[in-house]
Amino acid sequence: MLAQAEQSYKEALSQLEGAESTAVLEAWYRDTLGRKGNIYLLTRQVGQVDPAERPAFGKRINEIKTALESAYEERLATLRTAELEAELAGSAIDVTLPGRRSWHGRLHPATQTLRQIYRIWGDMGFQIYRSRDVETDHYNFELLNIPQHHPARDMWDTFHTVTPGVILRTHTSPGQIHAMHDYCPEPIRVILPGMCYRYEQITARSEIQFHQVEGLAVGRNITFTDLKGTLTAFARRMFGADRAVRFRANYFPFTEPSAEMDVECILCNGSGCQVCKYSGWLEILGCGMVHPNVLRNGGYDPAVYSGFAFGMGPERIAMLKYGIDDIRYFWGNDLRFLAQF
Ligand code: FA5
Repeated sequence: MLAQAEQSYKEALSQLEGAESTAVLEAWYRDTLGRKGNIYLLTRQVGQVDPAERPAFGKRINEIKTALESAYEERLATLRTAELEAELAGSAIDVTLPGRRSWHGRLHPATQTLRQIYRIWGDMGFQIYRSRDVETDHYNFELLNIPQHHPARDMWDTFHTVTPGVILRTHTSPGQIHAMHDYCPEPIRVILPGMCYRYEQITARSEIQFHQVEGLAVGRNITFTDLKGTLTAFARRMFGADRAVRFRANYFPFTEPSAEMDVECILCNGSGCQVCKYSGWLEILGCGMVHPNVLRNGGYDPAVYSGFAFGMGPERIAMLKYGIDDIRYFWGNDLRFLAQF
């Protein structure tokens, strides 16, 4: 039996040295040291050996088993390294090939414009105040001095929800009331950015979903001059120090007097072009002195307090700044458009 063990050991060693791949080596292990392997089976037969030879056989078969185990580990490590090296050599990287450009995400032009607007108003001491997109008719219209059935409601085509009286806000102006309720009786200087929704025909200039940035200043002795000076300072920083601005009388139910502000056309510098419809001016926002009824609805006594408010559309401003001729690009998710900003 001992002679058989020595013979099997010799054969196993020479097969091990001949194994040229990890797959062959694994098969060798199965046949030699695995549960049905010849050396393993010999270790199980110690009991059948003549008792006089048993200790010597037991000792030797264990030595053989241990020697084969470590020879196997060594061979496995060698073969694995060789196989890895061969694999790497086969898939070598050609460092002379020109690299592929990796694409980086960037901020959406509407977000970039919004952030520029925040910076300018932040520098002027205005804080950001957020209010909700889903509003009640009460806040979106009534508290802004637009009662039920008032013809001015036609200015804002509305998305209604299935809950009566709950709508998607058509403008950021209801945030004025929320801010007044929060701040009253303290003075207010806030901008209110957010998404607005209107049930309108989508055109090159009008989307059904767009941003607005509302502004509200409330305090004692705030005048129309403050409104003009502050908005002019904003426009100069946004569009350039030499850019002329003008105010035109307008109507909004929640401001009195009301106005719209134009900047000198950015594309033709006021000489007249297709974009400004040959007027030389581009409208950028609506504004006015907060209506006494609205101040009252916000909790402020209009005999003591006054204020101004304004509302601008960042997408429209971005269109003017970058010469974008169609607002639909903003939601088109076309990388050829987005990558330009
Ligand atoms: C308003 O919504 C008023 N709430 C603004 C206001 C606030 C006036 C405070 C006075 C005091 P208007 O409907 O004009 O006004 O919208 C304001 C701005 O939102 C517009 O100048 C325009 O830049 C943008 N805007 C309006 N409708 C759309 C639209 N469909 N798509 C993209 N931008 C729009």
